[in-house]
Amino acid sequence: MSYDLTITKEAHTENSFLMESTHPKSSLLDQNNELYSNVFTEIPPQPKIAKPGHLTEEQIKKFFDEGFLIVNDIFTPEELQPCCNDIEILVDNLAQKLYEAGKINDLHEDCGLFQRLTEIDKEFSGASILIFKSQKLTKSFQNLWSNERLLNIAEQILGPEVSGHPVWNLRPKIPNSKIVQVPWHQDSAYFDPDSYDHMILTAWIPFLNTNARNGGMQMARYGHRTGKVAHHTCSPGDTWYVDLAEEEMQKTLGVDLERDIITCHVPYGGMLLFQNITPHRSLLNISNDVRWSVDLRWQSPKEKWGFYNLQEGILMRSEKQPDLEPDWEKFLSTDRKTEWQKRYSKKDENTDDEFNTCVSGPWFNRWEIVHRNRHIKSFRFDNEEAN
Ligand SMILES: O=C(O)CCC(=O)C(=O)O
Ligand SMILES: [Fe+2]
Repeated sequence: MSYDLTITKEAHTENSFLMESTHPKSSLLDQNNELYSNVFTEIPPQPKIAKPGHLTEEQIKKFFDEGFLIVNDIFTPEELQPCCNDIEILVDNLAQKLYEAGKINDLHEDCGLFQRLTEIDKEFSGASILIFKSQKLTKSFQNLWSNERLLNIAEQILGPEVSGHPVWNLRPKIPNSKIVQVPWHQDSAYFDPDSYDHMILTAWIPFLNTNARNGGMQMARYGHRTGKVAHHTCSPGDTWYVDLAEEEMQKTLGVDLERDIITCHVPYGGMLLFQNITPHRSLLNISNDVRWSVDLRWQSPKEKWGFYNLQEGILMRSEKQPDLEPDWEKFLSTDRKTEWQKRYSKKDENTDDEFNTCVSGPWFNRWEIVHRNRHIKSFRFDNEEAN
């Protein structure tokens, strides 16, 4: 493989083919007031050799210019089907467990991928949270994450060294549930500040056509341009999410709420690419189907992981190792969700109970708590005793 140049933060500025833009170029000051080149808006040197899946120059420009990109056609149905099958198994396992524990009276085996969890959740409220908490990265999801075309694209955005980032999520967005309606945020607000100075690329991949009715995604175009992470609060309603107020998005990130909120219609077989500082949210699912999706991330292994030292990433591409196989065994030897529940949950909150539907995350330590709900009450803050 050959690249024009070794990619360093400095090289980003000096050597990239610069975009023409009406928006001012910005730079990022980190916590120590160190100046970084703008890694979020400047295109790094592109691979010299064309590879399968590569985005066009225009698509790459759009991604760095707007902070996100919809790619309509990246997977065949055959490539996604194994993931759909594994999701069905995951739901079936949960149904069996709930049934054996007497928490549901029907296994709802006659329902398919897009209906069954809704029926289970009607009987045991929070079943969708249990799926979210217990997700396992099966072989089909490993294959999806390290898909050759995806890694070819990741190289265009991140350079020749590409690692999977420890944060990934399988999301079961059941109809009419606010619990799975994710409010405005920048992903770096969930990570720690070590994530602020570099690009973390997300591919959000739905398992059905998504739109404004079935809980699709909205992006705040150009919201990445200042390079800043704005003030977030915790946690709206009965959720564990961070929340970025629209006024704050306007004031600190310069988002034009009238013009730049884009509803993303991402089809089955497509994906939505975005950055760790691009503001986004998902809409309420008012359809009759569960909106299943997975979000997968990558960054350069030269950067810090920015996730509270809970887990490291997994190397997927390296210029020096053309035959590299990701070391899944090592990566999967840590389960970050189990780790963080252990580290941050109060001992008296039945956190080991497999049917506990509280989710507490290290981000509660970082942002102003404006609403103390059961998730926050189950969290052990840094300044609190172990039990
Ligand atoms: O899938 C959703 O509803 C939210 C996804 C999200 O915020 C993310 O992938 O970072
Ligand atoms: Fe997000």
